[in-house]
Amino acid sequence: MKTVQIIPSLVAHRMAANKDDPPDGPRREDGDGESKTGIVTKTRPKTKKPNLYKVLLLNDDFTPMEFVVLVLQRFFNKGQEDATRIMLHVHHKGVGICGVYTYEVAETKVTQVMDFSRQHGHPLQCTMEKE
Ligand code: TYC
Repeated sequence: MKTVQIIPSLVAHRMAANKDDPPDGPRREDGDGESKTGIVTKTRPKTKKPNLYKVLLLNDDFTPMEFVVLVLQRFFNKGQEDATRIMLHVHHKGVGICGVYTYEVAETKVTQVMDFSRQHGHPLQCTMEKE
């Protein structure tokens, strides 16, 4: 998607500079362009920031602390210290952020954690939430 932006400060200058242009000259569709009205437009590639999603771990009474630390290390690339800090935060507060990702990456992390936890017989819950 391209956005066309009118640059008022350029209009007068460009009109003067192009007063001898043929009336039906080609109109460029890309890059800087100018119609025969003298309106100057500038196109720029639209860079859109992706929506981001927090991946959350939920506390429960059964999943061993060491397992949660392992999950944080394995799927969220945390070191021992950060993983322990996040696990304890979830243990005390009920919920905590493991990381922030684009939609598909967040969804993959949630699935990986849920599958891994179930395979090991733990009820650990992982979910995602738009930032
Ligand atoms: N509350 C669990 C326990 O006491 C530990 C735990 C921490 C579980 C974080 C889940 O997301 C969690 N064994």
